[in-house]
Amino acid sequence: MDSNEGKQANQQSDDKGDTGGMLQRTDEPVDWSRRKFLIGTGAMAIVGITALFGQSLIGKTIKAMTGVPVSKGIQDLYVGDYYYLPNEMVWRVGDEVVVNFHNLSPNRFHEWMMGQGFDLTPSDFGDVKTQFHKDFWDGVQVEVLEGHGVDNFVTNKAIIKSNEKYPWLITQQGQGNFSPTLMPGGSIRLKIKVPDKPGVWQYGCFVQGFVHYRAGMKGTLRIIKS
Ligand SMILES: [Cu+2]
Repeated sequence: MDSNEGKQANQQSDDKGDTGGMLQRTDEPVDWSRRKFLIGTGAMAIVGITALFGQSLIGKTIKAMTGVPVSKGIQDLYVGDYYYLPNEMVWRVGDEVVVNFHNLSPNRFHEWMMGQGFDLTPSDFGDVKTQFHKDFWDGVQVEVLEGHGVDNFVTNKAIIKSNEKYPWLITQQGQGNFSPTLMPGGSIRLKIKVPDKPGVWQYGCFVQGFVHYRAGMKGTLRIIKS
């Protein structure tokens, strides 16, 4: 797969510089994810676009507008200190998406919240963002497929389905935004049907107040109509 990708990437002469840069990264999962999400940097993105919506006008339009392909099926979402990869995603209403959420950090806990606006808490140092004001996951059906190294999972108003009892703490409605928090190296796999909530949503990590968010742990999810 790698050599095949390499051949195809080499045919994209415009992309050589970027692809070369990516390949110098030592962390494989990050490298793979970045290549998949940075449009035009490798064959992975081209194959993905063709497979997912080669004939789709809306797909082409969105790609032209944002440079980000519409994802369905498996969507890898990596976190580290202090970033999300990808930090831009596009999902389409009604599509099924399986999010593989991984924490690549060797020593820090990270979470994934998603919503719009912020709840602000006044402090001596100014207002602190504590969570999103509007939680994307309200009323959304979420199936937990598997997980390990999950510190806690706030479900809030999501409708959770899980075939197994998991050992981590599940915090119920009223205790903050929907957010899985992963230990270093942890991961969780969630299956959802993209809800009818078109628009632009933000995601972020608010661990340690909003220090992580401020340090760059944020991203944008665009939901497009089907
Ligand atoms: Cu974090």
